[in-house]
Amino acid sequence: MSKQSRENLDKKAASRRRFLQAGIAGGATLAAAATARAAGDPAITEVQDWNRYLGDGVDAAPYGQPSEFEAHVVRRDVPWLTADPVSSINFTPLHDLDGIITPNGVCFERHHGGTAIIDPAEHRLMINGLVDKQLVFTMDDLKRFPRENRVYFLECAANSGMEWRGAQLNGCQFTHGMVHCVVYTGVPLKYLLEEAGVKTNGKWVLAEGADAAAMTRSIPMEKALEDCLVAFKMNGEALRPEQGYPIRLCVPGWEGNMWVKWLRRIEVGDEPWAQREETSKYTDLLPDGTARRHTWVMDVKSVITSPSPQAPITHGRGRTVISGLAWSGNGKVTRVDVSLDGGRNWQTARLDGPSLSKALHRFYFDFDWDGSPLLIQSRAMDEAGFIQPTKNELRAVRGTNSIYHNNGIQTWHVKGDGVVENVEVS
Ligand SMILES: Nc1nc2c(c(=O)[nH]1)N[C@H]1C(S)=C(S)[C@@H](COP(=O)(O)O)O[C@H]1N2
Ligand SMILES: [Mo]
Repeated sequence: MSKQSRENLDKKAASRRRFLQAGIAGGATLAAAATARAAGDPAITEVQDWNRYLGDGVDAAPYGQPSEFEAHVVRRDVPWLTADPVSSINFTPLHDLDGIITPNGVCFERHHGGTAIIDPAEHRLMINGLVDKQLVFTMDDLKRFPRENRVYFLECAANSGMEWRGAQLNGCQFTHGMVHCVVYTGVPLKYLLEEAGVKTNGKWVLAEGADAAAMTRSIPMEKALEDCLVAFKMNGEALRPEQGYPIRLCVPGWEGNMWVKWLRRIEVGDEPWAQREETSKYTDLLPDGTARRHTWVMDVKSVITSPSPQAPITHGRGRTVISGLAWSGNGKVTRVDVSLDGGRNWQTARLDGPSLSKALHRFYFDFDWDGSPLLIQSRAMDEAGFIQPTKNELRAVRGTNSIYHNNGIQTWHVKGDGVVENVEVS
């Protein structure tokens, strides 16, 4: 443990005492406003329309939609980022979500050749290559293998990639929104490979998509057998078309590009199919001109989702909830610290909700805001012992020509009026 982290632990106890004292004062501000309202707020004293008239009956929406007052909670893209929407990306509205599960309708999308629309009756999954017998499964066949339910995050390796040279995009949706986390239902890839019988020299699998991009990715056999899943459901319902309906591959904790959507073929081989992949992509260019490749694991990372540029503080000083997400491709997140002063002092945040390996974790930091400007940051730690680095620590190793694997600490500047901006501290 670094000297800094030891000091943090010592400071923790003191800061908790300060919070409890401040909490009483902050609570008083909130209570005063709530008491005043009890004396005559028309929203509570008068009968409202929705209290007076009947609403729609059942079946008004056979497939339900969010409240009309939540219409702003949508995926968004950055038009200048890519030339064409069929090879593009949009972003999960992290600032408006809570808990650890991403609703299906707002899971970010990344396509290299647009969304394939596939009739499941016409879809097949082939297993070929270095196997005892080639197999072709229908969707019905796949559903006869033992199924598992697992919660995983999927993060594109390019997430936060626009921030390498400095603070650029004003919102965690854009800086960190290439991530989603759902519960997948599917068949472990291991069972399908066992059915085909992998030959002893079968060391790699090539996963191929049925989309116009025919996206292909090589995955080491060890990973394929460890925890890869051929998923057909997300959050209980069929995969959405944009997420790979009728089946996609899950490669837990590893970069998003390997999670082949519209999966149609698994070929077993004795070496990676590097020449068939876009090898120039998904490598990290280092300052000395060499490249860093096969960096599959998504390192420990976190971000404060609220307050953030798209979710300013509108309630003024007093009781304030900081909410954020943390995740690691190495397993569970064990701790998240929050700083209010740009990384000088750190206090331990409260992890809440399920803590699952290779899934998003939710953290909260409840404090009393005195209305002064803040530089808020979060720093996650995982069960493998990794600590999220600062952006400058990352740049010292990787330079500024990288695109991928930016897991540096994010800073938000909260101004006195509650407006929040993306900044960097040196
Ligand atoms: N067949 C296919 N699979 C694909 C892609 C693709 O374009 N085609 N994009 C990949 C990339 S780069 C990422 S980050 C993830 C995104 O998954 P999502 O669209 O469900 O968010 O899918 C991966 N799987
Ligand atoms: Mo990606």
